[in-house]
Amino acid sequence: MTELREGLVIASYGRHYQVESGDAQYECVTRGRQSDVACGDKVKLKLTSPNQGVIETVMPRTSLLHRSVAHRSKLIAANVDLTVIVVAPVPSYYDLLVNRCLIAAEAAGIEAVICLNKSDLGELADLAYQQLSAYITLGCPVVRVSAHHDVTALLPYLRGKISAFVGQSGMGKSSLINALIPAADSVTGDISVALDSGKHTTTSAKMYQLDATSRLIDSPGMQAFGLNHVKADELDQLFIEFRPYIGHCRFSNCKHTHEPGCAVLTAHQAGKISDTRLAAYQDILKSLIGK
Ligand SMILES: Nc1nc2c(ncn2[C@@H]2O[C@H](COP(=O)(O)OP(=O)(O)OP(=O)(O)O)[C@@H](O)[C@H]2O)c(=O)[nH]1
Ligand SMILES: [Mg+2]
Ligand SMILES: [Zn+2]
Repeated sequence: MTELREGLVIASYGRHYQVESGDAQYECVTRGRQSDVACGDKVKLKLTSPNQGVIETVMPRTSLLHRSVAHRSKLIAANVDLTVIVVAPVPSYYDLLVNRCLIAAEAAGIEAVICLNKSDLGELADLAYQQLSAYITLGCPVVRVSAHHDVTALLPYLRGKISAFVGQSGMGKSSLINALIPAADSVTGDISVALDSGKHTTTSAKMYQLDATSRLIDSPGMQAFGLNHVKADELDQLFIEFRPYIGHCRFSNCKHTHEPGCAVLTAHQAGKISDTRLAAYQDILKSLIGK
């Protein structure tokens, strides 16, 4: 019987995984129908040939970033320290998706930064930056970079961490990773100007090494970020600026949608909670209650 060796999942292609162990890499599958393995997982594998193996065990995770697609959970990456939410002025980014990414990171206990890419696009980039500045007041840094010109502003956030780059297709996640790690050679693609969208170039999560202590994970662009794994009655806590008001509503089971004496709605009317965030909260809540 061959002994088990420890490895790190550096790419996940459907039910196939690339696992790094020591100086070598192995193409791996899981035992049976188990498929809850994510890029970034630490695993134990058994070799079945000089370059192939079977994942026998997934080690306990420090964090797991995932989203729901229909009623299934889709793992994005495991053991992540930082979520880099990549947005750009072109194609247009959706605030609602940014908020869903932020809530997913908050639910998973992972730090987040918003990275505004394509800041070489002049006025459009300036406008996007102004709109994003609201997130800074929520304690989420907004970093302006251009994958085509200069990405150094992002580096201090990445050092010593495992960072997952997430966001809509065409925002430049793979371009940023290539700018940070030229050897990464992650495939990048065009955008469709007519559809104002990316073309879903990246199709699997893949991890790259920035330096001895830092790794970056590229992930496929997403159009929606399902949050079915979040409990409806815990959602308000994930909106950090709501927290001072929670527990002060007239009804203890207040959902903060229309109830009289709602402290969250009162705070919104007083300008303490933005329209965008209240709308994001209500949109997510609706999707959770309706499921
Ligand atoms: N002007 C400008 N264009 C950029 C920049 N970064 C990326 N792009 C362009 O944006 C397009 C999409 O880039 P990708 O890196 O493939 O985007 P992605 O987010 O990885 O997209 P998916 O893999 O589909 O999720 C490409 O045409 C890039 O050349 C930038 O800083 N400035
Ligand atoms: Mg990509
Ligand atoms: Zn309320």
